[in-house]
Amino acid sequence: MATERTLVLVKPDGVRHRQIGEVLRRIEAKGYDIVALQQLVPTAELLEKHYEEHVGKPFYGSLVEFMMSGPVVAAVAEGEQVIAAFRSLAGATDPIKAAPGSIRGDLARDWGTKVQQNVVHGSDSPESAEREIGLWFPAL
Ligand code: IDP
Repeated sequence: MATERTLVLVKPDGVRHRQIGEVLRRIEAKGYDIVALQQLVPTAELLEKHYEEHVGKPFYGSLVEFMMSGPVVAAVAEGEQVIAAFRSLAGATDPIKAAPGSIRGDLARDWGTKVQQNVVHGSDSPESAEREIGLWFPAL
């Protein structure tokens, strides 16, 4: 089986609630390596590329506004099948539906009507992972 890399983001709600360490801990506890790490407030240009599949959707504007509302931690996690494994660790997109035991199920605090405040992002395929890692870590 191939070693993969995936892009993980701790979104502004996760940073605000001091959940950076907990998210990284869960990745490492599962046996994966954090091979790159940085904290930044993303630009609208970066987010437009990152969320290119969502440009034009009704929630796009508020998603970008939320993602620029504070610092984001970007990490690259590496290991066997890490793309699917991190999606499993993260849980369902909607924190209300995310199972207890998952990052979103356990840690999302600001859900209310805002699906977007779901603590983390993880790449959904090898193609997305390569593209997203290139955007957030151009030197890798
Ligand atoms: P994912 O993050 O679980 O892969 P995607 O469908 O790729 O989910 O959506 C990207 C992000 O856009 C979600 O994590 C969430 O923050 C936001 N989002 C997705 N669907 C909605 C929606 O219907 N309303 C508001 N925000 C949404």
